[in-house]
Amino acid sequence: SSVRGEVVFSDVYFSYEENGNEVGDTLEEISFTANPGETIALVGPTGAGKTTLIQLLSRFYEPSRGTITVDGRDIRTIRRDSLRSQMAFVLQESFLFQGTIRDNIRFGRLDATDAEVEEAAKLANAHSFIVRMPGGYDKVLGADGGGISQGQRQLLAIARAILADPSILVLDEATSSIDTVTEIKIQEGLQWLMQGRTSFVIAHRLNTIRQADKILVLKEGRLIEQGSHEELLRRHGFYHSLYHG
Ligand code: DUT
Ligand code: MG
Repeated sequence: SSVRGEVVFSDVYFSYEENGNEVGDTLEEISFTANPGETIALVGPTGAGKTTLIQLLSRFYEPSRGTITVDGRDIRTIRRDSLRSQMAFVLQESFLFQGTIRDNIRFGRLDATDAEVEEAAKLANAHSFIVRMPGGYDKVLGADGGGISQGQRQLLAIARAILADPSILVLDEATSSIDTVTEIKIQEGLQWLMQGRTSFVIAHRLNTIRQADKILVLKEGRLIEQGSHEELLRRHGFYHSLYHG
C-alpha cells in the first residue's frame, strides 16, 4: 500500500512494575501521530521516558492503557517478530555478535547475498573501513564487537539497517565523542537510511532536532509539547528554555 510507516499513539500509559507493584506512571497520556516518512525527534531530560516510549513501539513492553497503531493496525494484533521485522534499531550500544563482519551486517536480512551485504555497507559508508582491515568482510568480531571502534560499530549498525529495509527506524544518537571524519560518514549513512522511512530519533544533536518534522518533548513521563523547531520556539515553553539553556 502507499501508506507505510504511520505510527499513532492514542492516550498511552505505562508503568514499570517492581516486585509485582506498579511504581507510578512512567508514561502518561501520550498521544501523537508520526506520518509515513517523517523524522520524529524525542527530546527531554534523563528519565523522561524516551527509551520507554520506543520500547512500547516494538512491544518490548505493553501499555497499561491506550493504543498504538502501525499503518492503522493495533500493534497488539501484530506478532512481535512480524512487527519488529518492519523496524530497524540503530542504538548507542549496537548489538554485534561473535562472528564475521559480513554475518553481522547480514543479520539485517538473513537471506541477503554477499553482493547485497557489500552494497548496504557501501551505502552506509562502512565499506572503506571494512576492506582496510585484515580479513575484510571475513574478519571475526568478538562478542562485544571487540576490535572495532564505537563509530565503526555504528556504521555497521547502519549497514545492517539499510539491508533490513524497514519502514520504521529507531535511532538513539551517540552522546560520546566520535572522531569528525567518522561522524560525517555516520551522518551521511543515516541520511540515506532515513530517507522515505518513519524515523524516531532519541536526539542529542541540535542539528537533528532542528531538522526533524516533529519534536516530541517529554518531561516526567508526559508529552508536554510537540511541533517543529520553529513552532516550539514560538511557544516560549519548555523546549524554548531547553534550547536557550
Ligand atoms: N525506569 C524503571 N525501570 C526500568 C527503566 C526505567 O523504573 O527498567 C524508570 C526510570 C525513569 C523512567 O522509567 O524514571 C523513564 O526511563 P527511560 O529510560 O525511559 O528515560 P529516558 O528518557 O530514556 O532517559 P535517558 O535520557 O537517561 O536515557
Ligand atoms: Mg534513554
